[in-house]
Amino acid sequence: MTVTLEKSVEDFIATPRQLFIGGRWVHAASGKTFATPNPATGETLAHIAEADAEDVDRAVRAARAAFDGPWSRLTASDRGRIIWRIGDLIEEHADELAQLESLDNGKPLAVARAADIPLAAELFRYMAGWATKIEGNTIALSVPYLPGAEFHAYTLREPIGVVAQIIPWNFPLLMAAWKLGPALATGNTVILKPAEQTPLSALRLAELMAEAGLPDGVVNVLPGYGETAGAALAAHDGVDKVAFTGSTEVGKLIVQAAAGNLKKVSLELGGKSPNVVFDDVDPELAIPGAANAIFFNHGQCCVAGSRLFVQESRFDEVVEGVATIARGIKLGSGLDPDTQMGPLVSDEQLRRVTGFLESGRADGARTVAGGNRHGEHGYFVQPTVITGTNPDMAVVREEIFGPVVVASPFSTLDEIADQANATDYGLGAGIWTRDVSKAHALAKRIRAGTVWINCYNVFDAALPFGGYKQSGWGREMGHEVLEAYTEVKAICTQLHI
Ligand code: TXE
Repeated sequence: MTVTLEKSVEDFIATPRQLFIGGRWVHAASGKTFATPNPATGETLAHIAEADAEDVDRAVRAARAAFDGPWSRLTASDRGRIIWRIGDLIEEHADELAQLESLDNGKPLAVARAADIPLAAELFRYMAGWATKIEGNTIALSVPYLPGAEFHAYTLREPIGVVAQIIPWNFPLLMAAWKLGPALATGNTVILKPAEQTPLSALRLAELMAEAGLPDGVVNVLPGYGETAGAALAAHDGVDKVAFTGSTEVGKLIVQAAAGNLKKVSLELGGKSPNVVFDDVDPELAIPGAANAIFFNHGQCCVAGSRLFVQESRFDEVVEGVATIARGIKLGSGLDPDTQMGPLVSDEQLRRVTGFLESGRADGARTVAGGNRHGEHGYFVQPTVITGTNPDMAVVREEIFGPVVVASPFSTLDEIADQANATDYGLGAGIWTRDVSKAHALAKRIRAGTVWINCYNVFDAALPFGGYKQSGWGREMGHEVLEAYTEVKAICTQLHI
């Protein structure tokens, strides 16, 4: 059984989609298109114009014209009103957007409807409020070589300019919101490149943004491939900043490409997040908590709690509890209301994740639940729990980005602090205990941008998010993100009186 698609969704996917440049829908300069598949079946869902370097040039020109023109002339209040309206329109079209997201990405419709879409709407509303609150400071000067001189010195926070934003496929609309909201609140213009696997909701968002009153060229949307459109954006001399979410490997390529004109760079990259369960914990809380930490969004979360550490005396109980949940998860199409976990996003991800499952087995690890592909059609993988690992195994070191958790026992707080940090990444972490002292002592020692205590995967537009170490540069959300989208200008006047 599947839900009936809204008429607007059927129409949207039946019509070949174009690029959104300068407020107009246009064909790719090359005339090329690509197909986006339905991950639950592997069949083609829709056809999309494929942007490349020439389209990037056009979009950069449109974004620059909007930055120099209508967008800069709007008051901050008017800017905030438009951004707020984008949030309202997302909410008004929540059912339609959730269906598009579920079709394109594979996630259960109920999850898209309860999490992705409302979080995206709230992100725009939160950022709308910041538009009128971007402030500088006044600064007292005491210049040693100008005794007695008086000054009036202050700072202005100004937009960086034309920003390229390259986003992944795991939360397509939400990642677009995380990127667009702060860029617009601070007065930048944008070229957004959605992931080639999931371009649909960003294209629908472009329509809603125009309806909200965003001037032409302020946001341009270029679906296309990373190696072509993405690389051209990262290298383009007319782009002042690139913001990227994706793999650490591509993050490094972005940094190299950005070096040409030394554009500003912010990065939100991979993770291998530790989730630590102490033995004083309430199992009713920690077991479903640990399962949710890894299985939410099919493990396709940069913060997935993919390394589960359980204090020795509770190890068997917690691991068996998580494995029981894993075995009971119902896999199916995101549009089936009974589905608890949908397919992975693509054939490539299916091969990647099952490759890790094979490498774990070959290295001698033990599979306690799952461990294989599910079914023969679509890109489904069984929720999997692995034990008996050692720190050198690929399943322990590398980001799998699927519903696969490796579990190991630990004995002391010192030991677990070291193990939690034994990774190149530093994005998220979880701690489960009734002891507040232990929780905060460990939270302080973990080198990660987010630490959840007695919860996991809690996101809010007001909570900054980002990575230590190779998990990224800068923060998204919260007021911290405003720094990533503004330049600071110091203005100093000598008062000759
Ligand atoms: O990511 P890519 P992929 C991790 C996760 C996953 C792995 C591979 O481990 O298994 O990455 O996924 C664009 N220049 N994450 O291959 O390639 C691409 O078009 C400019 C973690 O899908 O990094 C897409 O829009 N752009 C993650 C975006 O980068 C390029 C989310 C992400 O794709 C490019 C996704 C290039 N040379 C994957 N090459 C997270 N942090 O949440 C690709 N892109």
